[in-house]
Amino acid sequence: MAEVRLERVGEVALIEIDNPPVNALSETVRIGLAARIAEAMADDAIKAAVIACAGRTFVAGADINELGKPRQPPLTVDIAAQLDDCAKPVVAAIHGTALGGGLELALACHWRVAAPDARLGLPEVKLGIVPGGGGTQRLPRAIGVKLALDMITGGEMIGASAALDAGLVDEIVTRSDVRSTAIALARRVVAEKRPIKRLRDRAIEPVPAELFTRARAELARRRRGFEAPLKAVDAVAAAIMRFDDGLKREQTIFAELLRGPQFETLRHVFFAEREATKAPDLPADLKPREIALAAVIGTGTMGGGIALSFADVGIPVTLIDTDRAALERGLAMLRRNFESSARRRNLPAAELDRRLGLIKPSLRLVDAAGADLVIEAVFEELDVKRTVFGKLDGIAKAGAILATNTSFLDVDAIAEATKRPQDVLGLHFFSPVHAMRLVEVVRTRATAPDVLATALALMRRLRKLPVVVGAAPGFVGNRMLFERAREADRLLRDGVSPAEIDHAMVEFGFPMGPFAAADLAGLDVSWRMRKARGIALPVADALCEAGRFGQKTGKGYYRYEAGGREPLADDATDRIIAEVRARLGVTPQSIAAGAIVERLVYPLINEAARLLESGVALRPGDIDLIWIYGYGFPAWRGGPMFYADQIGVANVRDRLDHLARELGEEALVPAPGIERRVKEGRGFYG
Ligand code: 3H9
Repeated sequence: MAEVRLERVGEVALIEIDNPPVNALSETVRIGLAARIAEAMADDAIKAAVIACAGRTFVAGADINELGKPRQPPLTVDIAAQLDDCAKPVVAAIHGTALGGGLELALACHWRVAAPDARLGLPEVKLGIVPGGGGTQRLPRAIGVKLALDMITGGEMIGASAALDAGLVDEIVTRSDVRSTAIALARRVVAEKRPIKRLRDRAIEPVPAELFTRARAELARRRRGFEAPLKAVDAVAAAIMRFDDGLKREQTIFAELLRGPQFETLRHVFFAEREATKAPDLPADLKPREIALAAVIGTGTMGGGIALSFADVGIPVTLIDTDRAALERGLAMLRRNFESSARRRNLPAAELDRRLGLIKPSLRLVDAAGADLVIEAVFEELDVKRTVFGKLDGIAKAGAILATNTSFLDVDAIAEATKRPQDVLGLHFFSPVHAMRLVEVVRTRATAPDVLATALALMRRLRKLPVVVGAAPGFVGNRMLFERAREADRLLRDGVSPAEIDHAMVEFGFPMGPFAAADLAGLDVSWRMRKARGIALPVADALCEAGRFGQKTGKGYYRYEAGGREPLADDATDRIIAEVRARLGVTPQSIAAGAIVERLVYPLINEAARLLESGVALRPGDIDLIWIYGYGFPAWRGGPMFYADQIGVANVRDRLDHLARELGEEALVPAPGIERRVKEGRGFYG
C-alpha cells in the first residue's frame, strides 16, 4: 500500500515515499507527498526537509498504469512548483534509479545527494512522450542545454559520478549514508543560512540555434517516424524562454503526445518487456543456481563480447581458445572494445583494469572445470559444436550449466552430445554484444526449469533482455529473418534495386535496410547454412559465388571504399542481378515502396503466427521484442504483431493470400493462426 511518511529528525523533516516496487508517483503518492511537504513548511519547529524513498530505488517515474488516463491534481508539475515555493531548503536523497517524474522531483528539490551506484535519467521518449514534470526546463538549467538535449532525446540514464561531474547532483556518498548525508547537508544549509538554489531561477547559458537544427536533422534521419525525440528537441529549445513560458510549452507537448498513438504503442512495448522476463510455466519460488564463475569458449567477436558482459557486472570469467594466435587476437580486440566503451561511459582507468582483470585467458578446455556456467561461442557448425559439448561433458563440474551461443543450429542436437541435456540451453546473444540488449534464451525439450530460471536471472544481471524461445532451427528471430530474406531476394529478381528496397524499409522506420544489414553481418554464414539445407536464394547465392561476402570483403550487395562503411551502389551487383533475371526468364518491373514494405513485412507476420502456433514463441509480445531489439523493427510501430493488429489481421490475410497466388509461394499462404484470428474477429492481442 502506497504511503508517504514524515519523520522528524531534530529540525529536519525526513519525508519518505514508500510505494513498492519502484516508488512510482501514483495519485496516492502525489497527494501524500504534497501534504507532507505542506506539513513540513507549516511547522515552525522544522527548518528543512529531505525527500527519500523506501525500498530498492528512488522514484522511478510517473505510474505508467495511470499515464494517459484522466489525472487528478496535484500533478508532478504542481509538486515541483510547490517545492519552488518552499521557503525552507529541501534535499533529495537518491539511491537506485531516479527516472522520469522521479528525476523531475529531485530537480525541483534545492540540493541533490546520490548513492555511488545511483542512475539518473529522463527516459520518457522511450514511452513516446516527453518529460511532463518540468524536466525539459530544469535539466538544461542544471547541466547545460547540450547535455540535457542528449539525455532527453536519447532517454538514457547516466551514473552518479557523471551526474556529479555534470552538476546534476551535489554530493555522492556511500549507499547507507545517503539519508544521513542529505540530513547533514540540510542542517549545514540552515546553519550557514545558504540561499535556496532553485533551478527555475537559474539563467540558462546561451546556445546557437543550430544546435537544435542539427539535433532535429540527426533524429529525423536516425529515428525516422518516431515523434517523441523530435518533440523533445522542441521542449528543450523552449527552455531558452522565461521559465513559465517554457514550462507551458512543455506541458502542451506532453499532453499532445500522451493522446497520440505512439505512446499507446510504446507502453505496450514497456509491459511486453516486463512480461518477457517471466516464463509463464516456471514456479515463482524456483531457486536459480548460483553463478559465481563463468567460462566462455571461443574468442571471436561473440565470445569476447560475452566475456566482457560478465566482467562488466563483476562476474569472473575464464576465456578459452585452444588456438594461441586466436586467443591473443581475441584478447587484443576485447581490450580495444572495452576501452572505447569505458570512455563512452566515463569509467575510470582503475575500474577498467579491475574489470578486465576478471577475465582469465586460457588455452585449455579443462580450465572450464570450475565454472558454474560455460558458454560455447565457437564456429557455427553443428559437428564442431557437438564435439565441444562432448568434451565439456567430461570436464564441467556437476550442476554446471552448458550454454551454446548458436544463432541457428538445433540446440536439442547439441544437448544430445552430452549425458546431461537437462543442463543445456541456448543463449543467442546478438552482435555487437555490448550494444544489443536482446538474448534469445533457447529452451530444449530437456532443459531443467531451474536452468531456465537461472539463465533468465543471469541475463537480467547482465542488463540484457532475455526472451524465452523454443529450440526450432533459427528460433524466432532468424526464422522470421529468413522469410524476409527470401522475399527480398525475390524483389531483386522482380526488378527492384537493393538501394530502392533498403530505402523503402528505412522510410518504414528500420535503422537500416535488409541489404545494408546483410552486408554488415556478412553473407557467407547464411550462404553456408542454406547450402547445408539445400535452400536457394538466387541473387544472394550468385553474390557469394562471386566472393562478395559484404563489408568484410569490401563488396556485397553494395561496394565499400577501403575502410569505409557507407554502402555505395555497384554496377557489378546490377550485372549479377541482371544475369540471374535472364537465367530465370524474369522481366523486370517497377514496384512501389508501399508494396515493397508489404512484401517484406507481411511474411514476418505470417511466420510469427506459425511460431506462436507451434509454441516456439510463447507470446506475441516476445516476438515484438525480438524484432524491435534484435532486428531494428521500429519500436514506435510496436513490433510485427502489434503492427499486424493495427493494420487488421484480415487485411494482412487478404494481402498474403494474393501474394501467395501471384508469386506461387507456398510460404506466403496465410498461416492457420492468422485464418483463425480473422474468423474469430480478433488480433494477436485479443
Ligand atoms: C514519467 O515519469 C512521465 C513524467 O515525466 C510525467 C510527469 C510525472 N510505473 O523493470 P522491472 C514496475 S514516465 C509503474 O522488472 P528492474 C514494472 O512493471 C515514466 N510500474 O525492474 C514491474 O512490475 P511487475 C518514466 C512500474 O529492477 C516492476 O515495477 N520512468 C514503473 O529491472 C519492476 O520493474 C520510466 O520509464 C512505473 N514507472 O528495473 C521507468 N516502473 O513486477 C521505467 C517499473 O508487476 N522503469 N514498474 O512486472 C524502468 O526503467 C525499470 O522498471 C527500473 C527497474 C529501472 C525502474
